[in-house]
Amino acid sequence: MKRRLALLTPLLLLLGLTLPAQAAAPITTQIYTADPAALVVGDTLYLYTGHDEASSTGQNFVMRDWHVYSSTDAATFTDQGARLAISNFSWAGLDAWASEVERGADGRYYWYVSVNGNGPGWMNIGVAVGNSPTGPFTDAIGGPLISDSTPNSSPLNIDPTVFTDDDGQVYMYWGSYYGLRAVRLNANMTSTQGSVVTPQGVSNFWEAPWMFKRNGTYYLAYAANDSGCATPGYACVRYATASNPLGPWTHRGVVLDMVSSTTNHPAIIEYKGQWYMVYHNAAAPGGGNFRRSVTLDKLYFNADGTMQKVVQTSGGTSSNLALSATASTSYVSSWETLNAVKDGFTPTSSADRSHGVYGNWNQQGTQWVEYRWPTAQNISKSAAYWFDDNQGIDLPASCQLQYWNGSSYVNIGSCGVTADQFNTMTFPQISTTRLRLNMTSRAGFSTGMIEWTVGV
Ligand code: FUB
Repeated sequence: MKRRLALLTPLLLLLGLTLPAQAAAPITTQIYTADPAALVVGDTLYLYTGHDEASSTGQNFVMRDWHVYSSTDAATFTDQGARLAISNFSWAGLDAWASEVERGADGRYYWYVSVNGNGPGWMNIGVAVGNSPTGPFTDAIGGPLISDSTPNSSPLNIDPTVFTDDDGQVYMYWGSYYGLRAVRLNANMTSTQGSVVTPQGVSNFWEAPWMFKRNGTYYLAYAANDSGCATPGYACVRYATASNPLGPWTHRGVVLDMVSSTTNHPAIIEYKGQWYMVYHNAAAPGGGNFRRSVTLDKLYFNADGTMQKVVQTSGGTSSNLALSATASTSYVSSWETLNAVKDGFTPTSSADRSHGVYGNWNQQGTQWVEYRWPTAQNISKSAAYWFDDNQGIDLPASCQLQYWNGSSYVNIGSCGVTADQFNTMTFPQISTTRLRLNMTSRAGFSTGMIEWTVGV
């Protein structure tokens, strides 16, 4: 059996060169961006992003520099270029991971970054400084601010978030691998004050903290990858609040559901009277877990100060109930991936296996794929994108959508079986915990699916 890898043609990526980005779309389609941090200076919203350079088949981060984007309307963003790179840190070698910029009391801008050092140890936090939000930036210390040799450092010293309180005291939170850490910074922004502490009450912390203050309450948003909010390998954004900048914290819930990339990374900011959640996903043309794109959506607070869950208007993820479902099937070939059907990806053709596919070769006849949710979901739309490898897997001859009524499966209707597109079917809203696609193969072939979205 031969298997071909379909290479993506990033045509839209090229088209994006001349198109202004709109809010809720990626801030750019010119490059892939990740790990946003946000800063408002005067009339301008600045986003500081990582830069994903992995190939379409790459399975690791390739990140060498950070970009600055500016906007005066939170809708159209201008790339100010790669204003900082690993090469700016003589002691660092790889991995320009998540970063954040904070203005110091001296009026200068301090860019805290996650980088891989050249010496012993793994990731470190370095800091560069510049006289304006766009730099130029230079290494402020000549070595790491935090490294594996820092007492009580995180198991993975990445993802700094730096916050200045009203009294001028500066705090830095950071960490990954469930190891959240915090420390005070001196007014010079380049040295720590006192011991590194392990904040308490931040439930299910995984990585990517973002700290801010609103109406006297401290907020800490962060990526969590527990099964209560994300399927294995993915992450949601939870948050906690506190009345003291070092906690203890009280967990408040999920503010951003899973996104279409495995990693999730929040920045929350108020700009011109509107709050925003800035984050990344894999929704840009040709995107993926290592080719992410920064986007933003409006964020709203309740009267009691809690945050409403952000409606993801880009990437088609929030309305895609598949993301929060558990998938099962009557059969999946050992080399294929059932969960690929629910990664929020938009295929370029029925031969596109760049994000993985579901396939049931060499079974024939009727096979099924099912989504289950812990609680009943309102559903009125289903869209299947079929896989056809021009070999043992072909488009289905027919397909039937069914829902579980509590005791048996009930037919909803026939799904389309057209190649190279989402076969969308709409129907009167049902409420169910299970939805099932029964796929019947053409004679002599098996069936496969790249993506199956479900919504209202
Ligand atoms: O981009 C590399 C790493 O992935 C970041 O540091 C994490 O927050 C995650 O987004």
